[in-house]
Amino acid sequence: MVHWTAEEKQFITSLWGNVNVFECGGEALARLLIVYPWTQRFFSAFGNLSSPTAIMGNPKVRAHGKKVLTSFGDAVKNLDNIKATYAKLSELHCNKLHVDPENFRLLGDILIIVLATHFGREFTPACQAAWQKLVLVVAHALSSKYR
Ligand code: HEG
Repeated sequence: MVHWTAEEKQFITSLWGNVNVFECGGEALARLLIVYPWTQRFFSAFGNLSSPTAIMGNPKVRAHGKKVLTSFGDAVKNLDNIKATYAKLSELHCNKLHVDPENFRLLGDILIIVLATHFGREFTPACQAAWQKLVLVVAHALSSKYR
C-alpha cells in the first residue's frame, strides 16, 4: 500500500481545492492529444482534431477532460484506497476502451505541467513531488486490471 506523509496529503488536498476541473482537465486532455498525437486514435468520435487550435477549442475534448479530472478527485478523496477506487475504471479502460496504460503516465505528466502553468510559484517543488507521486499512483491503479 502507498504511504502518504501528512505533508504530502496537505499539498495534494489544498491544491486540489483550488483546481478548476473544467479549465485544467480540458487543457490537460487537449495538450495530451497535441503533444502525443497517437493518443487521438481513442477519440475519433470527438470531431475536429486537425490542429492544436482545433483541439484546444474542441468542446468535446474540454468536456471529456473535465470528466477525467473530476474522476481524479476521487483519488484525492480516497488517498489510502486508490487502487480499489479505480478498479471499475481500470476494467473499462482495459477491456472496453483498450487504452494502452502507458497513456495514463503521459496524461499524469501533462497534468503536472498544466498545474505548474496555472499555479505558478504556488506549485512549489515539494507540492510538485506530492502531485507527481499521486499521478503515478493513479496511473498504476488504472493499470491494475490489465492482463
Ligand atoms: Mg479515460 C472514459 C477517467 C485517462 C481514454 N475515462 C473515461 C471516463 C472516466 C475516465 C471517468 C468515463 C467512464 C464512463 O463513461 O463510465 N481516464 C480517466 C482517468 C484517467 C483517464 C481518471 C487518467 C488519469 N482515458 C485516459 C487516457 C485515455 C483515456 C490517458 C486515452 C489516451 N477514457 C478514454 C476514452 C473514454 C474514457 C476513449 C471513453 C470516452 C467516450 O467515448 O465517452
